[in-house]
Amino acid sequence: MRFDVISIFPDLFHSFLSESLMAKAIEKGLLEVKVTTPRDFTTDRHHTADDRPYGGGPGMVLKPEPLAAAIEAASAARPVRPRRIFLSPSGRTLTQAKVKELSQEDGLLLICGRYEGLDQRVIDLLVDEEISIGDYVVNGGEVPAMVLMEAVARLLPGFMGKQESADEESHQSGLLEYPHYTRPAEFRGLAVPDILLSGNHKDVTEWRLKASLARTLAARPEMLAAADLSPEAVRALAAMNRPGVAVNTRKPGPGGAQE
Ligand code: 4FL
Repeated sequence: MRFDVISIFPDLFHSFLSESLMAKAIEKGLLEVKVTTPRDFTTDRHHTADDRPYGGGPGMVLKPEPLAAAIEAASAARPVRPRRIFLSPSGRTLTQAKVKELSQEDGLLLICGRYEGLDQRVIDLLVDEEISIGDYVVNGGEVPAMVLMEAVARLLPGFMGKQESADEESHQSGLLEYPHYTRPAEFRGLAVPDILLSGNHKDVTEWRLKASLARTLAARPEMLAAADLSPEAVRALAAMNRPGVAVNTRKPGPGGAQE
């Protein structure tokens, strides 16, 4: 996967890309990231990338010419024009299903706005899709772009040390994760559930499924209407379900169901 990022603050990406699993993925060649800044495409002495909004009002707007030139230069450097995504509070909210879909692309071009945003004509002419990471406002699209990149990168084959860990996690099956414990067996008066110490793999698996279902039912019951549930999960839920909670009883799709 290749990410092209367009940002007037390219330095924000340096530590993000040089630590931990993201750095390893780049080292392994699973991932390639290039950050292009509109400042390099300005033609005035002061390298001006923003300007005051027409019509007045607070804040600044990214100027169209350098931004468009940066997007076009980054696109032209690729054999196939990458899908262009503008990280924006006006976009559709990013979900794990969307992340999965994006992980199938060869390349993505992520456009980060700052201040009040971009000149609308750049969106109209050059953006394929707007994506939000949630209903709140931050200072710019850089952190949202990092969220999207990290979520997509972890689905690339070989990204995780142990490949199964990505699948088992929250949201992949449409359920919340079961609780995790490590040593010591007792901490401040709280014991680790006995089954996890028993060494019985089948019992552990069943306990974890039930814990996932119970958590999801308690915290995010609306997720159960869409989750990929095995017949065993549907049965276990029926035993704990509260009336009025919709549960998906269709057969698990490909990639299928929490055990
Ligand atoms: C982008 C917020 C995507 C949430 C300010 C500028 C934003 C954002 N998702 N806030 N861009």
